[in-house]
Amino acid sequence: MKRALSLTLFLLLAIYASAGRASYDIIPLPQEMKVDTTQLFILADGMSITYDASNAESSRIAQFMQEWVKEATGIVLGLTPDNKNAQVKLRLASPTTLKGKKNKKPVAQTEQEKESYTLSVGKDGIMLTAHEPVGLFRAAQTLRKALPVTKGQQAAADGKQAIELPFATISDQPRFAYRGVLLDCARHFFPLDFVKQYIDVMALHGCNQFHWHLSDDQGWRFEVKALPDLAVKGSVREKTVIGPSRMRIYDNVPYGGYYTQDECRELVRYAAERYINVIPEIDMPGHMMSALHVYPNLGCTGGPYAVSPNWGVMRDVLCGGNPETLEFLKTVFGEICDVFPSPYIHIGGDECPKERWQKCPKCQSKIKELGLTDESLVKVEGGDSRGTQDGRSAENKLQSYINQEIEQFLSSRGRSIIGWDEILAGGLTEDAIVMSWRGTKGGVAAAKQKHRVIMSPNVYAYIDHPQLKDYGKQPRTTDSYVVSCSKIYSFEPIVPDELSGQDSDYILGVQANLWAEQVAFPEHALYQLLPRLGAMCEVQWCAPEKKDFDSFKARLPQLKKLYDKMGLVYCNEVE
Ligand code: TNX
Repeated sequence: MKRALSLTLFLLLAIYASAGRASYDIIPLPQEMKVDTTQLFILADGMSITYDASNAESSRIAQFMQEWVKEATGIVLGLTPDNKNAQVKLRLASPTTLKGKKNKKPVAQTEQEKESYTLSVGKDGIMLTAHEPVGLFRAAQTLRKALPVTKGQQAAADGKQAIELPFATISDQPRFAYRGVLLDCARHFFPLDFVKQYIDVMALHGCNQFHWHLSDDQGWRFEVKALPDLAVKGSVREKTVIGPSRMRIYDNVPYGGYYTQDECRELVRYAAERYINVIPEIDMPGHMMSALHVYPNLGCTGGPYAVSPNWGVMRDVLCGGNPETLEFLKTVFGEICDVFPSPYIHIGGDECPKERWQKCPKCQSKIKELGLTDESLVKVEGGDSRGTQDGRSAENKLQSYINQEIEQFLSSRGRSIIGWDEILAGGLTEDAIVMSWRGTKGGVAAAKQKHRVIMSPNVYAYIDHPQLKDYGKQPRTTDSYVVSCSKIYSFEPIVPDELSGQDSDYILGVQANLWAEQVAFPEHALYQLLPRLGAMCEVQWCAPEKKDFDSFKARLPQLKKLYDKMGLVYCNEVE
């Protein structure tokens, strides 16, 4: 008997180098799972993935799946369209709903429902089912993260690789429709290949909106064909401050770089294949030193202006009374629309001090012409305003007038504007979406005014800040406060006691922001991002009652193995 047993065991081992077992304890944690660890499906070399041949997206997702299985486990699966006998099946159909019933509703789905999927593992193999290709993509990412990272382990005598997958049924969909991450490519320029890698990392975490910060005082990074000097000259600063700006110590090394429109289109395509929308930001009317350097006529004083070698908030901004300013902005945003199909375009709007406008004859005469008056100069919402003035001043209303012109222009191209929460100060324009960064107050105020909101409060979402309390353990970065994994994890976007009922429907989602004043290299950017994006993606994806930080920490090692396999740099400690 004993002999027979060991013989069976030996045979099994000889057939498969059963190199490991899948675990569905992944990040972000799916909404619902039933797992039976007593029954296993063996996935092995030579098995295959099938997909709907008539659907190009389904075929592409099957290829991703094939790559990911190979990357993690070394198992090589075949690709066979429309094959009922394949062991891994991608199927476009109605997935069962979270309640386990068939979803027969013919009514319009919410954005979240469009991304829903089921993943089931049973005796016949692995089945990924979704309404839409995006759901299949999410299901494939879930399966990818559940796989044991075993590649490189020894295969059996016959060279076959295999892994075990416990039987399971997973039903999942995201909590929020908008799950964003920002990369600041203005303060430092990141090569396109790195931006693509950033997209891959976002997709791994179930994110779907890439906010691309393309212009700022320190550099203009987007090619505008009608204004060729803008990127060529506006992308280069002569030097960069080393350490705190107030010390005024510089490296004296010119720094530059910009993305051509072809490169931007390439990124849009790359991201779309990974179900990520690219939202470009041209930050105006403040944060514009790079454009003012090239077109000093657009400033209130006429310049000259330098592409800023310093960080922080600059006094000089686009002149609000010069008609050329609007012409300039429409040229820029027109080309932005040509290149980026995003339904949202980010117009910035943050940190625009008004002291130049207060003294500028053109701005003041525009204020008169529009009949704008001071109402209330007290702060209305938001927290730290870093030199900007909140309240309903005539100058803030002038900024709202510019926003309105641009909103109308973009609306004629079928787009909505997103602005930082300062756009509340002079009065929100009709369709504006508010990105709440100075805490959540601006977002709450906007939702109550029935405006859509993206929550990105700095103390929870600014991953340019350190992630560990001990500054000495990590690379130098923006250092006024710590944004740890647990801090991020604790964020609740439907702010308790402030938002409820219909108001909460205006919260589209949540975003993490990686500002890059102190982040000059891809490796450092990844270190800032990971594993904090793991914590953030559970805020974006998971139902609040299912969130648990200890469980998150326990699930992290498995994700880190994949980070290692993907060659990603990350912070190895979690606080
Ligand atoms: C504030 S967020 C900014 C950025 C900086 C960031 C640094 C926002 C709208 N403005 O320009 O890079 O703080 O943490």
